[in-house]
Amino acid sequence: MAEYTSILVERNQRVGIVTLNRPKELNALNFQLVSELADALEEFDRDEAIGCIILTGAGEKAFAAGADIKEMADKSPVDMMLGGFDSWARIRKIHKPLIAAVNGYALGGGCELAMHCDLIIATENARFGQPEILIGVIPGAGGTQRLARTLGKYRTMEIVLTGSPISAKELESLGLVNHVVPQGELLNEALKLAHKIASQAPIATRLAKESVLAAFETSLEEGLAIELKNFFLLFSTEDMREGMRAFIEKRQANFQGK
Ligand code: CO8
Repeated sequence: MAEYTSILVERNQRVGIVTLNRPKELNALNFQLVSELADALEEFDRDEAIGCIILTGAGEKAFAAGADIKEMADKSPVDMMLGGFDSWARIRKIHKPLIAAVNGYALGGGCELAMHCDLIIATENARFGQPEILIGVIPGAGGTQRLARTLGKYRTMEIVLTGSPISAKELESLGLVNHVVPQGELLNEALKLAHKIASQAPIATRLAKESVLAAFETSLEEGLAIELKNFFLLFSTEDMREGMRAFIEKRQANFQGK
């Protein structure tokens, strides 16, 4: 593993854990942190021993309170353009399932980062929001698009136009948060889910993620074709034979990622 200054990286069996680690700044996302995050996620993505990745924030107050306002305040459009938005594109391309374990504030870029993940678990006190409007800008890492695709136009407009925070509980009822858990249980619950996902057949997991994400990019007809091709493709894997054989023989499948 590379040396990082703004994140912590650890492993728990087949689960990789990345912790945003600027707790004094509420894990504000400066360019260095987002670039390190993309590096760490890609490293786990290449690692066959890892089947699922958890992303969380250091400290009890925040997952991430947004882009680093102090870093951005004097920047020009070109500074911003050259500053490292490629890192976000790299995070979008991670093949393995990402679970956001949201402990506290997930605001602005922090909310957008959680929405880059495939599942979101949050503590009871977690607060999500896109408060960019309060500082004279708008979301820039997908907030308007991902919220609208999940919550629809009207709730998204209110969140983006008022900047008001929204609770994890409400987002759970709206389908943007998978589970709300007590504060002390967050990592345990995220690990339980991650271990379950990491124990499945890796190629099926990768193609399942790819197929679900296709729903956000394509027409229904194209999405159905992508799903069906991926389904057919899995009949070329040893894990498919093993999974079906194990079912018939009434035993646990032993997947090898082949
Ligand atoms: N950037 C930089 N520093 C921050 C940020 C931030 N986003 N959030 C908090 N901090 C710092 C504070 O300045 C403070 O530092 P110091 O002790 O040196 O004064 C420290 O963290 C603790 O914060 P507070 O004292 O403010 O803590 P409170 O408990 O009083 O308040 C809040 C917590 C409500 C979360 C408050 O800190 C807050 O409103 N933060 C800003 C939230 C925000 O506006 N986020 C959106 C930023 S813009 C954005 O994300 C655009 C995304 C574009 C794409 C992504 C590009 C990377």
